Amino acid sequence: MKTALVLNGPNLNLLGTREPDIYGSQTLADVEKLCHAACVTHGFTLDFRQSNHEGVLVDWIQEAGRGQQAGTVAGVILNAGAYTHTSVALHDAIKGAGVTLIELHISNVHAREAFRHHSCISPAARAVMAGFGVPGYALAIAALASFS
Ligand code: CA2
Repeated sequence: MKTALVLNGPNLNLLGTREPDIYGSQTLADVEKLCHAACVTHGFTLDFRQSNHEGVLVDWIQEAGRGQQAGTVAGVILNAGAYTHTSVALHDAIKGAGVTLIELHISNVHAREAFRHHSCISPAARAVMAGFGVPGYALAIAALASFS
């Protein structure tokens, strides 16, 4: 059974504690449960992680690339948080790893501040999802299954 790696970036550990109008009231632990259920449905093992550190996310994307080459990883779902809008390092890591990656945002970033409209991730991603709320994670896992 292949692994779906779900990576969450900075401040997503705070999900459910503030700004419920934008991000909803579910916590990151709730998101993990939802992802686990979706992985059971689609025949994946779930590997769910969060880090506030850009370099850690780079390391995990490289690890995923090696796993995909070895046939153990189906791909990555990445909510890079605010690093989405700034991180050339994440862009380069995705390209360098050659990993199948879905960029995901809980909110519709294009309906928000102008600084959220640019993504460093999108040109390196296989697909981009935004604005589906927390259920978007389950939709992304279904999409990953449809790719493989
Ligand atoms: O909509 C998304 O999923 C974002 O990736 C979330 C990021 C934001 O910087 C992106 O522009 C869009 C923010 C994640 C932090 O989430 C919090 C949730 C509750 C309280 C504080 C932060």
